Amino acid sequence: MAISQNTHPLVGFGLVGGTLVAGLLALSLAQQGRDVAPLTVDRDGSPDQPMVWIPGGRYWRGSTEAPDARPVRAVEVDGFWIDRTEVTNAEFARFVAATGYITTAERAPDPRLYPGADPASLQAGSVVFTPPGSDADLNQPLSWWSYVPGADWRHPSGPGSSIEGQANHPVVQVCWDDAVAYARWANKRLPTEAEWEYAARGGFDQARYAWGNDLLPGGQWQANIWQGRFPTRNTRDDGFAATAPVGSFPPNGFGLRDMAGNVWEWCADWYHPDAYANGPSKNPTGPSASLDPDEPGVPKRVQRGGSFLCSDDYCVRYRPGARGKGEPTSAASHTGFRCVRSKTGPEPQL
Ligand SMILES: [Ca+2]
Repeated sequence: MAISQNTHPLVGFGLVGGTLVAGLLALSLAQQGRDVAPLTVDRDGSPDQPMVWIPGGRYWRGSTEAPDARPVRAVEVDGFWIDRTEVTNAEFARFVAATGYITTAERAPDPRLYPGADPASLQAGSVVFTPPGSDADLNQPLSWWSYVPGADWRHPSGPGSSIEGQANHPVVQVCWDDAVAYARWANKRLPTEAEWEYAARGGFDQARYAWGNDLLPGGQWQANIWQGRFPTRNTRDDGFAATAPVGSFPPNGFGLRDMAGNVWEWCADWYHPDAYANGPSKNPTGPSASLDPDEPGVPKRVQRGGSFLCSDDYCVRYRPGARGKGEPTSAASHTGFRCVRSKTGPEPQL
């Protein structure tokens, strides 16, 4: 099977990021500690983006439509707070301004980690969706992904792009390490996969979509995904060709925005295709090690929710039961995150 759409193809480009430095910085930030706002106060001064309390409960996790999301099992999670929206460019900018954090995509890969590589090729950058000019083979995802030197969260598509005027769009070009660093600074954490799915379903247990079983209730798009023939023709019927400002679509049953589409969201867990067959049914935190049969030997973290590149004729993983995966030091132009916070007790292991 070819590399999947949401598998960051840095591996295919012979680059897997050189991010030991980023990881150490994340640890450093965690050790410093930060003053954070009370839970009931909004994150950015606006009254419409507080965290949302998700009461604990039991739900049917998984999907019969995806081999790695079986078996569908009853899972129980304790209550937790979750960001109402994906972390925005404005929020991530505040984190960077406060800490001086440099994301992985902004760091040139360490030549010592790539002894056979041409040093000239080891440039800071990231992976960008670059739609091909003609019909593409859907089995060849690398044909619409490019490693672009200079692509980072401030320049999501490369040096010629910017986030000017997109303060309220989800931050992208952040890898798992970057997301964890932000979360620790904010005294939050990444959601477990079980928490994320429970939140995404919004009480519509076993429903196909995060909003129910009808793709277009009232004829209205409920999420920022792709319409038209992927990856060459985006009719943007939902109003957006790429990221949308957070909260552009109706909330789910818990009042959360963009739990389907817009950008993939990093979760805390390691990815493993058999994760659901094993592990506890209460507060699962995922397997102890990763396995991606598509790229054995490349550890992956879980991503959920799909992105603006998902469509029913190619990637249906914007559905709440579907799972994604990504190499934790690799970022991309369609991947961001949101955070959670426990009410009490020890937090799940990141
Ligand atoms: Ca769209």
